[in-house]
Amino acid sequence: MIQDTIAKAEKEARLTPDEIFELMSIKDKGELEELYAAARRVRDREFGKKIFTYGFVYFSTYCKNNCTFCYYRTSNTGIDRYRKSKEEIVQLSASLQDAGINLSDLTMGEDPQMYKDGYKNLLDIISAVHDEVGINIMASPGALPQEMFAKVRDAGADWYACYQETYNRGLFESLRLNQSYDDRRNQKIWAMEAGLLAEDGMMIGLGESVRDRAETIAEMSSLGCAQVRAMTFVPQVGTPMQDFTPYDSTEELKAIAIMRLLNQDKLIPCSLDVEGIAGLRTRINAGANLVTSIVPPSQHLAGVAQHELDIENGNRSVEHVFEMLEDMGHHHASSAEYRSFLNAHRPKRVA
Ligand code: SAM
Ligand code: MD0
Ligand code: SF4
Repeated sequence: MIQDTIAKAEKEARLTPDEIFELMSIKDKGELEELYAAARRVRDREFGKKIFTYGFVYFSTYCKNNCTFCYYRTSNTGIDRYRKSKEEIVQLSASLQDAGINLSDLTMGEDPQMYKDGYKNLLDIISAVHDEVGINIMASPGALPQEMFAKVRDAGADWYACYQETYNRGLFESLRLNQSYDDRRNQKIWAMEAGLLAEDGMMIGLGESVRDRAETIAEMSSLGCAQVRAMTFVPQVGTPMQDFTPYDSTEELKAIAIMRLLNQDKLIPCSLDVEGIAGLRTRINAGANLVTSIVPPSQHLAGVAQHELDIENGNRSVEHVFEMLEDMGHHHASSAEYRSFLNAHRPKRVA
């Protein structure tokens, strides 16, 4: 019975891949509601009504890679790309900090400009934001050599984010062309060994099966990351996957709820980068406890999956998100509350 599986997960925070598959296969509306309600109970028990918030600073949209799903893949020539200066990145992070956002997610494509001279520019940017602003930092720079993680930590990053997208090896290789599955999986482990918190993530609607989704949730939930996410794939013009039929958010919402049951005290995002602000309520109701991809307007900043949606109209702005959270009976977490989460979850440095 579905109800028994939900109850087991709620109580034990553990499910077999077959049981995850059972929950990922739910179609019945009433059963879906029971799943979301259980996820909310677990989230509220662990975190009360506070929701964490991350600003998204996509500071370079240049990339040498050619991921088939991504708008910014190197073969997508003729699109608008930009690279922000260190000063601009510091400024953007400072305004996020002043607005009460918990973290600045410093994200880039695998931009050779940032990687040259032993990743000097990347490390300089992280230390400038750390030293001059003091906001918590997530680095999302793509795959790195193992020796870089201690340096990223020393520069002042709290987190390293790198999404496997799927734990189906064959599918991974057909999406992340010429990238190593094992190397990308190891990124998270190396980051944690260097004392960084790590985030893993999956995408939904890439041609994976329900079984693949269940196995990916199982793998992500056992790796030890303090943050795990699911995002629905948004087809991008000018890419090999541009004609894929987009999914609605149901599979993502199920994944969020199941991840919540299995990762009770962890961070699970509601990304505004999939459906914009319209997607906030459903994801929070499925058990998310963090809003990511908050982007201030008028700064010439882009999202990844939705590079424009809701940015210039201010719907992804701090004020708007805080207001919506209040409307839903939640409130945004203070920086002290966020830091106490980090201190409780930061891995011990062994490398
Ligand atoms: N370039 C770095 C990398 O790939 O790890 C950092 C960028 S990271 C923000 C890009 C992530 O956004 C991908 O790992 C993927 O999960 C997500 N993403 C990219 N394109 C997307 C799309 N079209 N729809 C949904 N999610 C997407
Ligand atoms: C988001 N667009 O949070 C961002 C991105 C990168 N660490 C995160 C996928 O949705
Ligand atoms: Fe580059 Fe990241 Fe896009 Fe892949 S997902 S093409 S690595 S920016």
